[in-house]
Amino acid sequence: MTNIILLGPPGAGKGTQAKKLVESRNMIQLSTGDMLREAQASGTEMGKKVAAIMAEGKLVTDEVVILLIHEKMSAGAEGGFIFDGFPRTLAQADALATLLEEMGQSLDEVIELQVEDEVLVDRIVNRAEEARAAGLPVRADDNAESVKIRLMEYYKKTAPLLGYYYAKGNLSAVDGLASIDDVEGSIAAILDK
Ligand code: B4P
Repeated sequence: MTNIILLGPPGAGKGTQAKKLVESRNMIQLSTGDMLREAQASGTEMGKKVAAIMAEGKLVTDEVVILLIHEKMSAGAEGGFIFDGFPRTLAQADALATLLEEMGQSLDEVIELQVEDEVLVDRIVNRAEEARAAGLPVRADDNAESVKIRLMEYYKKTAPLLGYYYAKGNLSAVDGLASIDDVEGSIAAILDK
Protein backbone atom coordinates (compact mmCIF):
# COMPACT_ATOMS: atom_id res chain seq x y z
CA MET A 1 0.00 0.00 0.00
CA THR A 2 1.29 3.45 -0.93
CA ASN A 3 -0.14 6.75 0.32
CA ILE A 4 0.87 9.85 -1.62
CA ILE A 5 0.11 13.56 -1.76
CA LEU A 6 0.01 15.51 -5.03
CA LEU A 7 0.96 19.06 -4.12
CA GLY A 8 1.03 22.10 -6.36
CA PRO A 9 -0.70 25.33 -7.31
CA PRO A 10 -4.16 25.45 -8.92
CA GLY A 11 -4.08 23.97 -12.41
CA ALA A 12 -0.72 22.23 -11.83
CA GLY A 13 -2.31 18.94 -12.90
CA LYS A 14 -3.01 17.27 -9.55
CA GLY A 15 -6.45 16.02 -10.62
CA THR A 16 -5.18 15.02 -14.06
CA GLN A 17 -2.36 12.90 -12.62
CA ALA A 18 -4.46 11.46 -9.80
CA LYS A 19 -6.85 10.02 -12.41
CA LYS A 20 -3.89 8.48 -14.27
CA LEU A 21 -2.71 6.82 -11.04
CA VAL A 22 -6.18 5.41 -10.38
CA GLU A 23 -6.10 3.82 -13.86
CA SER A 24 -2.57 2.41 -13.55
CA ARG A 25 -2.48 1.38 -9.87
CA ASN A 26 -5.02 0.10 -7.38
CA MET A 27 -5.20 3.44 -5.57
CA ILE A 28 -8.12 5.62 -4.44
CA GLN A 29 -8.20 9.32 -5.42
CA LEU A 30 -9.29 11.62 -2.61
CA SER A 31 -9.85 15.04 -4.19
CA THR A 32 -11.13 17.59 -1.70
CA GLY A 33 -12.04 19.85 -4.65
CA ASP A 34 -14.31 17.11 -6.06
CA MET A 35 -15.78 16.41 -2.60
CA LEU A 36 -16.59 20.10 -2.13
CA ARG A 37 -18.12 20.36 -5.63
CA GLU A 38 -20.27 17.28 -4.82
CA ALA A 39 -21.40 18.88 -1.57
CA GLN A 40 -22.25 22.01 -3.55
CA ALA A 41 -24.21 20.07 -6.19
CA SER A 42 -26.21 18.19 -3.55
CA GLY A 43 -27.48 21.54 -2.21
CA THR A 44 -26.78 20.73 1.47
CA GLU A 45 -26.34 23.60 3.94
CA MET A 46 -22.60 22.94 3.92
CA GLY A 47 -22.61 22.90 0.12
CA LYS A 48 -24.27 26.30 -0.01
CA LYS A 49 -21.72 27.75 2.41
CA VAL A 50 -18.69 26.47 0.49
CA ALA A 51 -20.01 27.49 -2.96
CA ALA A 52 -19.37 31.19 -2.46
CA ILE A 53 -15.92 30.64 -0.92
CA MET A 54 -14.82 28.41 -3.81
CA ALA A 55 -16.18 30.69 -6.55
CA GLU A 56 -14.13 33.52 -5.08
CA GLY A 57 -10.98 31.36 -5.11
CA LYS A 58 -10.49 31.23 -1.33
CA LEU A 59 -9.80 28.13 0.73
CA VAL A 60 -12.71 26.44 2.49
CA THR A 61 -12.31 26.10 6.29
CA ASP A 62 -10.00 23.38 7.63
CA GLU A 63 -12.83 21.91 9.76
CA VAL A 64 -15.07 21.23 6.75
CA VAL A 65 -12.29 19.77 4.61
CA ILE A 66 -10.89 17.56 7.39
CA LEU A 67 -14.40 16.23 8.14
CA LEU A 68 -14.88 15.29 4.46
CA ILE A 69 -11.49 13.61 4.15
CA HIS A 70 -11.94 11.71 7.43
CA GLU A 71 -15.24 10.27 6.19
CA LYS A 72 -13.69 9.07 2.91
CA MET A 73 -10.56 7.66 4.56
CA SER A 74 -12.69 5.57 6.92
CA ALA A 75 -13.72 3.42 3.93
CA GLY A 76 -10.04 2.37 3.49
CA ALA A 77 -8.05 1.74 0.31
CA GLU A 78 -6.31 -1.49 -0.57
CA GLY A 79 -3.70 0.08 -2.85
CA GLY A 80 -3.41 3.31 -0.87
CA PHE A 81 -4.70 6.87 -1.13
CA ILE A 82 -3.79 9.64 -3.56
CA PHE A 83 -4.43 12.90 -1.73
CA ASP A 84 -5.29 15.37 -4.51
CA GLY A 85 -5.55 18.98 -3.36
CA PHE A 86 -5.27 18.00 0.31
CA PRO A 87 -3.64 19.09 2.56
CA ARG A 88 -3.63 22.77 1.63
CA THR A 89 -2.72 24.22 5.05
CA LEU A 90 -0.41 23.23 7.89
CA ALA A 91 -3.44 22.43 10.08
CA GLN A 92 -4.69 20.03 7.37
CA ALA A 93 -1.22 18.43 7.14
CA ASP A 94 -1.18 17.83 10.90
CA ALA A 95 -4.72 16.39 10.76
CA LEU A 96 -3.69 14.02 7.95
CA ALA A 97 -0.66 12.82 9.92
CA THR A 98 -2.94 12.04 12.88
CA LEU A 99 -5.55 10.26 10.74
CA LEU A 100 -2.92 8.07 9.06
CA GLU A 101 -1.31 7.27 12.41
CA GLU A 102 -4.69 6.25 13.85
CA MET A 103 -5.11 3.88 10.88
CA GLY A 104 -1.60 2.46 11.43
CA GLN A 105 -0.47 3.85 8.07
CA SER A 106 2.20 6.20 6.84
CA LEU A 107 2.69 8.82 4.15
CA ASP A 108 5.08 7.49 1.51
CA GLU A 109 5.60 10.30 -0.99
CA VAL A 110 4.73 13.96 -1.40
CA ILE A 111 5.04 14.92 -5.06
CA GLU A 112 5.22 18.59 -5.95
CA LEU A 113 4.08 19.51 -9.47
CA GLN A 114 6.07 22.61 -10.45
CA VAL A 115 4.42 24.96 -12.98
CA GLU A 116 4.88 28.70 -13.62
CA ASP A 117 2.03 31.05 -12.75
CA GLU A 118 1.45 32.30 -16.33
CA VAL A 119 0.99 28.71 -17.56
CA LEU A 120 -1.44 27.96 -14.72
CA VAL A 121 -3.66 30.91 -15.60
CA ASP A 122 -3.62 29.90 -19.30
CA ARG A 123 -4.51 26.27 -18.51
CA ILE A 124 -7.43 27.20 -16.28
CA VAL A 125 -8.81 29.87 -18.62
CA ASN A 126 -8.47 27.37 -21.53
CA ARG A 127 -10.34 24.71 -19.58
CA ALA A 128 -13.20 27.18 -19.06
CA GLU A 129 -13.21 28.13 -22.76
CA GLU A 130 -13.21 24.48 -23.87
CA ALA A 131 -16.10 23.64 -21.54
CA ARG A 132 -18.08 26.65 -22.77
CA ALA A 133 -17.48 25.71 -26.42
CA ALA A 134 -18.63 22.14 -25.74
CA GLY A 135 -21.76 23.33 -23.94
CA LEU A 136 -20.52 21.82 -20.65
CA PRO A 137 -20.75 23.44 -17.21
CA VAL A 138 -17.91 25.87 -16.46
CA ARG A 139 -16.39 25.80 -12.95
CA ALA A 140 -17.31 28.99 -11.09
CA ASP A 141 -13.65 29.43 -10.05
CA ASP A 142 -12.18 28.90 -13.54
CA ASN A 143 -11.76 32.54 -14.52
CA ALA A 144 -8.75 34.86 -14.50
CA GLU A 145 -9.94 36.81 -11.44
CA SER A 146 -10.53 33.75 -9.20
CA VAL A 147 -7.30 32.15 -10.42
CA LYS A 148 -5.31 35.15 -9.15
CA ILE A 149 -6.88 34.74 -5.70
CA ARG A 150 -6.34 30.94 -5.84
CA LEU A 151 -2.66 31.54 -6.57
CA MET A 152 -2.35 34.05 -3.70
CA GLU A 153 -3.99 31.54 -1.35
CA TYR A 154 -1.57 28.88 -2.59
CA TYR A 155 1.57 30.92 -1.91
CA LYS A 156 0.31 32.14 1.46
CA LYS A 157 -1.22 28.99 2.92
CA THR A 158 -0.13 25.92 0.91
CA ALA A 159 3.45 26.63 -0.22
CA PRO A 160 4.69 26.43 3.44
CA LEU A 161 3.86 22.72 3.23
CA LEU A 162 6.84 22.26 0.90
CA GLY A 163 9.23 23.06 3.76
CA TYR A 164 7.16 20.98 6.16
CA TYR A 165 7.42 17.84 3.99
CA TYR A 166 11.00 18.55 2.93
CA ALA A 167 11.95 18.47 6.62
CA LYS A 168 10.21 15.10 6.94
CA GLY A 169 12.28 13.79 4.03
CA ASN A 170 9.53 12.63 1.68
CA LEU A 171 9.22 15.50 -0.81
CA SER A 172 10.01 15.02 -4.53
CA ALA A 173 9.56 17.60 -7.30
CA VAL A 174 8.32 16.93 -10.83
CA ASP A 175 8.38 19.28 -13.83
CA GLY A 176 4.67 19.91 -14.31
CA LEU A 177 5.32 21.88 -17.51
CA ALA A 178 6.07 18.64 -19.37
CA SER A 179 3.34 16.81 -21.33
CA ILE A 180 0.69 14.94 -19.32
CA ASP A 181 2.29 11.60 -20.32
CA ASP A 182 5.78 12.74 -19.35
CA VAL A 183 4.56 14.00 -15.97
CA GLU A 184 2.89 10.61 -15.48
CA GLY A 185 6.23 8.92 -16.28
CA SER A 186 8.13 11.08 -13.80
CA ILE A 187 5.62 10.28 -11.04
CA ALA A 188 5.81 6.55 -11.83
CA ALA A 189 9.62 6.71 -11.60
CA ILE A 190 9.37 8.22 -8.10
CA LEU A 191 6.82 5.65 -6.92
CA ASP A 192 8.78 2.71 -8.36
CA LYS A 193 12.21 3.74 -7.09
P1 B4P B 1 -9.17 21.77 -6.89
O1 B4P B 1 -10.39 21.04 -7.34
O2 B4P B 1 -8.16 21.00 -6.11
O3 B4P B 1 -8.58 22.40 -8.21
P2 B4P B 1 -7.19 22.85 -8.76
O4 B4P B 1 -6.14 22.98 -7.69
O5 B4P B 1 -7.49 24.06 -9.53
O6 B4P B 1 -6.78 21.80 -9.88
P3 B4P B 1 -5.64 20.75 -10.30
O7 B4P B 1 -4.25 21.05 -9.87
O8 B4P B 1 -6.19 19.43 -9.90
O9 B4P B 1 -5.60 20.94 -11.87
P4 B4P B 1 -6.12 20.01 -13.03
O10 B4P B 1 -5.49 18.66 -13.02
O11 B4P B 1 -7.61 20.06 -13.00
O12 B4P B 1 -9.60 23.01 -5.95
C1 B4P B 1 -10.64 23.92 -6.26
C2 B4P B 1 -11.07 24.74 -5.04
O13 B4P B 1 -11.65 23.88 -4.00
C3 B4P B 1 -9.99 25.51 -4.27
O14 B4P B 1 -9.68 26.77 -4.85
C4 B4P B 1 -10.65 25.67 -2.86
O15 B4P B 1 -11.62 26.68 -2.85
C5 B4P B 1 -11.36 24.35 -2.67
N1 B4P B 1 -10.52 23.34 -1.97
C6 B4P B 1 -10.12 22.15 -2.50
N2 B4P B 1 -9.38 21.47 -1.61
C7 B4P B 1 -9.29 22.25 -0.50
C8 B4P B 1 -8.64 22.10 0.76
N3 B4P B 1 -7.90 21.01 1.04
N4 B4P B 1 -8.76 23.09 1.69
C9 B4P B 1 -9.48 24.17 1.43
N5 B4P B 1 -10.13 24.39 0.26
C10 B4P B 1 -10.04 23.44 -0.70
O16 B4P B 1 -5.53 20.74 -14.34
C11 B4P B 1 -5.99 21.99 -14.78
C12 B4P B 1 -5.95 22.07 -16.31
O17 B4P B 1 -4.62 21.89 -16.82
C13 B4P B 1 -6.79 21.00 -16.99
O18 B4P B 1 -7.50 21.60 -18.04
C14 B4P B 1 -5.78 19.98 -17.51
O19 B4P B 1 -6.21 19.33 -18.69
C15 B4P B 1 -4.58 20.86 -17.80
N6 B4P B 1 -3.30 20.15 -17.62
C16 B4P B 1 -2.98 19.35 -16.56
N7 B4P B 1 -1.72 18.86 -16.71
C17 B4P B 1 -1.23 19.39 -17.89
C18 B4P B 1 0.03 19.27 -18.60
N8 B4P B 1 1.04 18.52 -18.12
N9 B4P B 1 0.17 19.94 -19.77
C19 B4P B 1 -0.85 20.69 -20.27
N10 B4P B 1 -2.06 20.85 -19.64
C20 B4P B 1 -2.26 20.20 -18.47
